[in-house]
Amino acid sequence: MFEKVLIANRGEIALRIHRACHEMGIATVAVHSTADRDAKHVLLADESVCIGPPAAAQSYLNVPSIMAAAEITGADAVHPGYGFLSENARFAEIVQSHGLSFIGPSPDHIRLMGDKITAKKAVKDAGIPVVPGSEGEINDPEDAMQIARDLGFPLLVKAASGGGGRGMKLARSEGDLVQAVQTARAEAAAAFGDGTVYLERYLEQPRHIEVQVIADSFGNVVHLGERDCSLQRRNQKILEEAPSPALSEDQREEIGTVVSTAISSIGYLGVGTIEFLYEGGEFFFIEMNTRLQVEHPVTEMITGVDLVREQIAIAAGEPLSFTQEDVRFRGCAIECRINAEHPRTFVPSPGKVREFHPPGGLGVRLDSAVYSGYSIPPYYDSLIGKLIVHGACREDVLRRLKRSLEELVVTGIETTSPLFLDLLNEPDFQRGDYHIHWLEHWLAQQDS
Ligand code: MV4
Repeated sequence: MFEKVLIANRGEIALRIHRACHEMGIATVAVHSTADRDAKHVLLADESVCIGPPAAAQSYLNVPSIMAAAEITGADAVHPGYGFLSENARFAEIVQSHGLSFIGPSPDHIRLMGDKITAKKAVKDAGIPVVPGSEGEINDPEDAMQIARDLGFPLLVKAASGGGGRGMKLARSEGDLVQAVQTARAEAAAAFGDGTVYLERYLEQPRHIEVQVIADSFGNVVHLGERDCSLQRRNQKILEEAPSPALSEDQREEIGTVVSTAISSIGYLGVGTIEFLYEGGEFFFIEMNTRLQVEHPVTEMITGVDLVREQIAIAAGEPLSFTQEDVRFRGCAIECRINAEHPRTFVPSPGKVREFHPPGGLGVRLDSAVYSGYSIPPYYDSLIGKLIVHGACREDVLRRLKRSLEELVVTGIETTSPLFLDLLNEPDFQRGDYHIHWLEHWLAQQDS
């Protein structure tokens, strides 16, 4: 097992990783920008190294600085968390070339899934259902038109280097197509330095359902069920839950088995998430995430599996501590992302937190790096905590969530916490009857 892990991240996820390390007897090294000297991840770690000025490009994305910190502290592994360098294949290679372990999949798998065209081809060949679309990249407008006529409209033009909703253009009919391809290509070239685009049939009102997998170096692959992440605004998830209110037990087992078989044939290692759009009772693959995700705790709550512990053990060459047969899905869990933002306008609200009182009690987990008196810096994402509530059934969880949100006190800044109390009053949400555009429609309605 590793003796010392460098955590190349900040905020609540850096704490989450630190906690797993300490339970495994592993020492931790925090890295931080000059804006994060007083951050909780720095205060809790065994050692810390300042890696640069506030801007992420010069600190949390500064590979030479991070590698120097690993070298001077004698860390034997690097955990990238989510965001920042977590899906950077080159970074994973550099870590390995310095003789350290990268706690994540191989650079080749990160690269394969980072390109949405190669990802789609790989998982399709491995038996996962994908959204009908062009087999590969679109070369010219005539080419696009021919493929589009075969597929039918509406269509989405997507960037191969995109993902997370960036670089997509909708073509409702033939008249929109050439423009959509040209705009998507230009925007992708400017944003990612790669103008490669492809076509997909546009699904109008799907749910976003993702399947968690974990694979070790002994050929063991286990799926841990799905998370429903349909409640989102501008490609930012707001609330996630497991199991999905839309799936039956049979559907869960079926998609889980398909995914496990595919992940096994691809030879993937570590934790990963297969993202699907779900519409009309069918699953359509869109992307694979090769990192630990923000919403991993909902899966932990319903399965009892410590995903970060297993992830670290796998990177150290150990086998999974359980098999598929050992996995039992118990009850229901919902995660609310508490952002330092106005609950209606979503305008960021950094600044000093005067009082911070987390809720507690049975089935309540609050993953946060905030403390009373802490100043939230304006340089990074606005996630200040995740409230995760677990219970025997969805009705119990909704009641527990209400109780927990009423207990939570954060003063000095605005947070998105009140938004969730309003959501809990919505019949559609109470019934679990929502899709990826539901929240934006609901928010627009509230304004008028
Ligand atoms: C789609 C789609 C509809 N049809 N693909 C946006 C994020 C990126 N991961 C993929 N996205 C979408 N791809 C087809 N063929 C609709 C979306 C989409 C979306 C997907 C998941 C969660 C939220 C979303 C919000 C808007 C659009």
